[in-house]
Amino acid sequence: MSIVCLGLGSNLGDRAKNIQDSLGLLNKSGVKVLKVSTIIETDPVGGPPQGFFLNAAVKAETDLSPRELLKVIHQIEALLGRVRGIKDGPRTIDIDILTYDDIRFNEPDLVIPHPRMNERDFVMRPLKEIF
Ligand code: PH2
Ligand code: MG
Ligand code: MG
Repeated sequence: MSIVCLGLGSNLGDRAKNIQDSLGLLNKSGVKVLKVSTIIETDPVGGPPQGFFLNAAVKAETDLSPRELLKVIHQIEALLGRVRGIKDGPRTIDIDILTYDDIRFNEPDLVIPHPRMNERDFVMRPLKEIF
């Protein structure tokens, strides 16, 4: 069993429902949610002009490898209507792997710990509650 921390963000559609639905889908996909932070509303950082986000962080346990976890996350994002377009643009749901035990993973499409988490208040504030 590995312990992972995930960052969740939504600024399109029913933002709170998107976050709640993600938790349910994670639980059904081999990622057992142990702790959920407060859900906070945050100003968009980067990207085009866009609406406010809801952000949260989750601690979970899983037997999935980092790559399997990323695959599950992409499936959940697609199920919840995520359409990949403009970089850092509006999204129904974004689920980022922040930490995975204390491993370091470095491949072009997946870097753990998340390389920008420390500079992002919308990640660190909820993460500190559950870490
Ligand atoms: N995610 C981004 C870019 N900017 N801003 C906020 N407030 N919340 C986010 O989740 C967010 C963002 C890229 O993933
Ligand atoms: Mg992100
Ligand atoms: Mg992402």
